[in-house]
Amino acid sequence: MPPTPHTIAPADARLRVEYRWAPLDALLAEPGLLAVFGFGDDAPATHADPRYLHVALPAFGSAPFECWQVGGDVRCGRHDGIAWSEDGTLQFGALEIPDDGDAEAATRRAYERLQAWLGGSDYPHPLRIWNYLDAITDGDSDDERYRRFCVGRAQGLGRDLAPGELPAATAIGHPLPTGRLQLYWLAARSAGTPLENPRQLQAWRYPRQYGPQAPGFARALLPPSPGMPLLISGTAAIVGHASRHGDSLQTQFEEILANLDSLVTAARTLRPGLPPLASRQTRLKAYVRDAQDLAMVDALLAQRFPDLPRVVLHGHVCRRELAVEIDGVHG
Ligand code: 3EB
Repeated sequence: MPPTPHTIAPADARLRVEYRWAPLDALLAEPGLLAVFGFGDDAPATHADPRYLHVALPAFGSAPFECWQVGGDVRCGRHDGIAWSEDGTLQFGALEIPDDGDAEAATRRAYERLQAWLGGSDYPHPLRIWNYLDAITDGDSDDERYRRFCVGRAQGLGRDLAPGELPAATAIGHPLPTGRLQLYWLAARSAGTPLENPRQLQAWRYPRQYGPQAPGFARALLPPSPGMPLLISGTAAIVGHASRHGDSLQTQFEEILANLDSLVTAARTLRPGLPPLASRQTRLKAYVRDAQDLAMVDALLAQRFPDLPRVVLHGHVCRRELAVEIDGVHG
C-alpha cells in the first residue's frame, strides 16, 4: 500500500530537484511531483494545477522545467490566493501580491500572508524562500526598492528572525515590470540548520551602509533530513560585506564559485556524506543582470560544470555593481 502523507516521519523527508525537458502535463502526472517551475516567455504562463508556477524572468535558450520530487503522496490546492502542495513532510507554496511601486508595502503584505499561512499550517518552518520583484535597484540610497523590500520583509514577519530560524533565500529583480511581487517557498514540519559562509559576513549583520534593515536570510539551509539536498541561497561576488570585481563579470563568476565551494565545505563538516561542489547532485541556477551577458554566463557554467544541467535567467541582482548571482541545491 502506498504510504499516506501522515505516516511519514519528518526525518524521512525526501527532495530531489531536477531540470527536465518534458511536456508539462507529463511532469505533473508523475508520482511524488511536489512542484514544477517554468521560466521565461516559452513556458506556460498559468496552469490549472496549483503545483505549476511560472517565473517570468526571461530564460537564456530553451530552459528546462525545474521539478521538485518528494517521497510521499502529494496533495495540493489553492486557498485565498496561495497555491500549495504537501506530502506530509514538506510543503511548497506560492503567492503573488500587486506591487504599484511601494516595494515596502507590497513586501510587508506578502510576508504577513506568508507568516499567517505558515503559522496555521502543519509546516511551520520555511527552509527556502524565493522573492522576485520589479526594478529591484531603482531608487537611491535608503529609498532603493531592495532596501524597502528588506524593511517590508522584517515588518511583515513582525520581527527580526533569530539566526537559528533564518531560511535560505533569493531576492532578484525582474528586468521588465510585472506589477507584482512573487514569493514562493519550501517549508517543512521540522526545522533545518541555517548555515553561514566563512568568506562572507552574515547578511543579517551587514553594516548600516547597506540599508536600515539588514537582510534576514542565511547563506544556506541544511534540511532536517539526510534525504534532502543543501539549499543554497542566492550567492554573489560578495566577500565580507563588500561587492568585488565590479568591472569584470568573469571574475565575479570565479568569486561566486569560491563562495559556493566554501559554503559546501562548511556544510560537509556537519554532513560528511555530502559530496564536494559540482558533483552530479548539484543543480545551479544563474541570474544575469545584462541580457548581453547571458551567453557568457551560460558558457562559463558549461565549461566549469559540463555534466550539469543549468538554468540561466535574465534577472537583476540587488546591488547594481553585481552582474551575476547563483543559487541552487547540492547533494
Ligand atoms: C547578498 O549576498 C546578495 O535579501 O533575501 C542574496 C540572497 C541576496 C538573498 C535576500 C539577498 C537575499 O547580499 C543578495
